[in-house]
Amino acid sequence: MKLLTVIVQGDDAPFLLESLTKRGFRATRINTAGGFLKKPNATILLGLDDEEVDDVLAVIRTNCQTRLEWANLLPGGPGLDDFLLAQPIEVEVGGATVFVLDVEQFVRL
Ligand code: 2BA
Repeated sequence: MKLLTVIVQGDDAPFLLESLTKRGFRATRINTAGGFLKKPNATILLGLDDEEVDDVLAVIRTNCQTRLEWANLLPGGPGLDDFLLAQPIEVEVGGATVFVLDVEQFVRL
């Protein structure tokens, strides 16, 4: 058995969850935020049989888009000069970041 930890953009999460649950997969959504952009995103946990992993990855690919976002890199100081020196950079935010973990034991009580 595997545990998929899937980080997706907030806008994609409702469509992804609907597609997954329609296909009979069980999922848990946690509202999270990216450490770099600090924008809301969603972390979705799925417990799966090994042979289901590829099907779920295909559903994720269909529902999650790559987007370009602007991030302001601040020099680090607190002053107005530091604010004015902020460098906007463009970053590509992935369709999804997926960690696939082996599950030692799964129990439903
Ligand atoms: P954020 O941390 O907000 O990162 C958003 C995007 O900013 C990243 O997209 C990447 O393109 C860029 N980025 C992140 N850290 C950077 C850095 N130190 N320097 C330059 N650019 C940077 P993705 O890689 O697609 O990541 C999307 C979100 O997935 C991340 O949001 C974070 O919440 C999560 N994530 C990605 N990799 C992770 C990892 N190794 N561990 C935990 N969470 C991860």
